[in-house]
Amino acid sequence: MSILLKTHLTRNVSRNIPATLYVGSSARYYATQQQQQQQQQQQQQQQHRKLPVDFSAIESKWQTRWRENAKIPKPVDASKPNYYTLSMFPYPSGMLHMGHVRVYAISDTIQRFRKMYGYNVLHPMGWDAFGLPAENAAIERGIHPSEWTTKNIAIMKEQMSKLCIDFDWSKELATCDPEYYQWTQYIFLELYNAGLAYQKEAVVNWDPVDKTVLANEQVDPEGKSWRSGALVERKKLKQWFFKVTEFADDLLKDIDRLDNWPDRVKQMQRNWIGKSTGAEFEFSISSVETKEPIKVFTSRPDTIYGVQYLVLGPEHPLVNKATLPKEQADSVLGFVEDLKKKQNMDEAEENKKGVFTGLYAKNPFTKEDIPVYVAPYVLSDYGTGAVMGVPAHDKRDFEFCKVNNVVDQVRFVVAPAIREVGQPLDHSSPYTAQGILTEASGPYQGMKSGAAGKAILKEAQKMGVGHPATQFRLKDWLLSRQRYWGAPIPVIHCPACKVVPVPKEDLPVHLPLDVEFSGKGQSPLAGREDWVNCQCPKCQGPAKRETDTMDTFVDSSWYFMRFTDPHNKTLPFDPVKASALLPVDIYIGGVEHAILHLLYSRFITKALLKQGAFNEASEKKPGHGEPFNVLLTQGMVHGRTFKDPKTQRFLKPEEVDASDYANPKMISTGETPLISFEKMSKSKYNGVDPVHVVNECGVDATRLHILYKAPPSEVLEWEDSSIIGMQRWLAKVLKMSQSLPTGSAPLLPVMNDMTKDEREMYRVTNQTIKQVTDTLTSNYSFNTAISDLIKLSNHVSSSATTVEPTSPVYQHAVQSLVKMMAPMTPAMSEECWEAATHHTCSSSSVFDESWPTFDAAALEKSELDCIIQINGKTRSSITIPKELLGNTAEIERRVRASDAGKKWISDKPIRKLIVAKKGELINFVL
Ligand code: ANZ
Ligand code: ZN
Repeated sequence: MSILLKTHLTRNVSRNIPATLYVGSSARYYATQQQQQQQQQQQQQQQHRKLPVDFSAIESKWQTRWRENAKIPKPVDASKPNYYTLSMFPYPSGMLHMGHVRVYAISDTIQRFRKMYGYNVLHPMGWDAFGLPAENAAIERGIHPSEWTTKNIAIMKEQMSKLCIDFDWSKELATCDPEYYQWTQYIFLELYNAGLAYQKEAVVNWDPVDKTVLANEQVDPEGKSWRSGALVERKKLKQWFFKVTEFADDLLKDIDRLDNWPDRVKQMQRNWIGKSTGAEFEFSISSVETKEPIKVFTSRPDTIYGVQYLVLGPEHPLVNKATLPKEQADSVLGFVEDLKKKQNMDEAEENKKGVFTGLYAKNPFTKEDIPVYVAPYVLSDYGTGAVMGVPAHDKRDFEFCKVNNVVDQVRFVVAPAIREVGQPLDHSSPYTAQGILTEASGPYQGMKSGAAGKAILKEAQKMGVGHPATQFRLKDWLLSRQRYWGAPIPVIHCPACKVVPVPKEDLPVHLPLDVEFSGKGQSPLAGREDWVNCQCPKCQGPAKRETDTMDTFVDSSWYFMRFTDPHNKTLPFDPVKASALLPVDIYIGGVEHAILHLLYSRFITKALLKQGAFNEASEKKPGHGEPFNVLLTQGMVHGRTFKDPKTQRFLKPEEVDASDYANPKMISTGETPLISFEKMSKSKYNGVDPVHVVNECGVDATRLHILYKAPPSEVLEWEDSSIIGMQRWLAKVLKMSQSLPTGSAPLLPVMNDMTKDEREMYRVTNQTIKQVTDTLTSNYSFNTAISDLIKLSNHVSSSATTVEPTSPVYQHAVQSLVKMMAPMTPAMSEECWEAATHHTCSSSSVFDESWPTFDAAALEKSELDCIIQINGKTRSSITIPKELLGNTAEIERRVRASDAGKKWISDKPIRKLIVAKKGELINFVL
């Protein structure tokens, strides 16, 4: 049970993680950033002087050309397969951070590669634009959420344009746009009509001072309101839900189909769904006359003989004045009232306290009367909201028993299967594993836990006091929010007809813009009476609109579908178009969305598939309703952080002299500060502004640096000091490209006509093509791809004396190198491509080239490194051309001529020459 409670707690914690990548701002932050920037500028200007390449001029040159070229629409080649690359769309906070740059650098690299590799690629971008921060801005700064959002989108789009990310902006969408939320509302109605959307009472966070509902994010860890500071209360209100639980089994089962998702994410999904099998038992109440027995869910039916009491959750229906015995009622209800005020007790001692209800129930197997308690460790919304207390075999129950003095003697009914003879059982702590049933289990003594559980369950069914049961931890999705900045739930409440869905032809239900924001009292929508009051679509009588809006997770649970057909005016998307592009081939985003966003997207896809929203005939279609094929969860970007070693205080950039990168000093004392890499945050003064870095270092070097520093799923420790290495490499490749002669490209000779050095360069080139292609199609470890490319460029430059730039093999190597770099470093690669192909190539962009293919025959080395043994002892090694392998006389001649040969063989005759391991080992027997 403790495990159960813990998981519930961690779930609540992760629920508090904002759904968006919101980054706030404050004047102070900007000030320190500026100072930091000045320092960085000085540092980088010095570096720039050493570089002969003007990266920013090259970037603007190509950005302009791309813009010009984009004006000429390119025909779509329908014979090519489709490929859908998607990076999670951002919340328009108004500021791009390094995390964004990392995701987009990854998705842009993949999609540019796929285009060259022969695919029709979809790579769209949009805005997860509804949500709380906009509303808070309205309350705090008096700026309308709509205005705030529009402004932020413009700023971020401008920042994105600097990154040379090739998004298809013709497909842009914003979830706060009526053209989008009309279809969010449509999908709500689809689910409503399918019986998958319903209303029921649920607990909300209530601020008793401002008299308003709070989102989880607005309740601080002490359980107080972010605004008023009042202790937040729990209040029941009617809420809208999506029936996610209807798909619980499919959502669980289909995780096994997600071969290209990280195991960690799959496990998180499984845990969240939390399937548990066991039994439901009924305990009749023996002390008073009631017909209703107490039902409990247990995963351990084999422990039924060890049940020594029952515990009800505080919200169990039996916990009320009418059903509780008079003498106890007041104290029990008082106990429950007190609990409501202590929301955040978690594992504290408090949580273990319970109260006796005065009721007794009968254990259907032992026939004993056992006491019934109420305690907060029993969750009201899991199982039946009541548990059978087995102190001997459950840790929580054991502790509860101790704290509340429930029984004199704990009864052990299961014992370890393997135990030393004569060793007494340890009864000082609970035994929670499975084992063999003891004599305390009556007729089941000696059986193993598993078999005993089954037999007990069978007997319970016979007696009519139990049956097998399955429980899911997964809950239905509470989607209504008592907030303004979201899609209005398209429902009308009529006094006569009750809940009436808005007819689809009346969509969208517009979100009125002219409302008042105070953050207090009723939601801004409820204040607009002219909007709230409407006509019932059924009986035409006066009725009222639903004033709740939808959780922003609803918006983001289907945006990837809309991208397949973003301008559709009659449907959320055309089934044929969507089915041709879905599932998304690769989805890239932060691991903070590993649970809810992905689960909700999977649910909506499954629900819509069931509703027939996809085209069965299409080849690709999201079969089984799984929306994302490959999932790439990128790690965080951490910043270099300085702390005062004495006080542990975080140091501002202006307090540290970091001009010598490896040797920073505190300006005030000259001491060396503590250095660590931590999540970038305002309070740690370790944030790095990507726009600034791009301006200073060039976008290509920045992209390379991000891709090179760490594999995508790992933490990236940001250090601008090492970008210089990438800049140098780019400069080197440019120089190499410029060294190629003008004139028409000569044809590659056949391998046999290549010189030995050409042959080796050709081999390294092909080997690199093979490796980089593998990386970009299967494991996405861009860092290894980059190091492979660096190795190729090193090989080419170190062979420059033996293979001239006029050699077709040299040109092939450099051109392949440039093509393979292009997805990662678009502008520089264009520049290199132009230089390398100057007069020879008809196409003007490297992105019009196909991805290089490799020649499998070239992968084999033309030479062999052989270990030379003499009489079985390793003496030296030589390199011989492969074709010499059969020519033993020549091998002997060469070995005899070598230093080792002269020393160990001299003029002795050779009895036998043994060639082993395909020639890698040659043994001379004298
Ligand atoms: C008796 C028992 C004996 C239990 C034993 C466990 C071990 P999972 O597997 O996570 O589903 N439980 C049931 N409903 C609960 C609720 N609403 N709040 C808190 N705990 C609850 O957990 C199932 C177990 O969690 C159940 O099995 C029950 O304790 C507890 F040796 O019943 B058990
Ligand atoms: Zn009506």
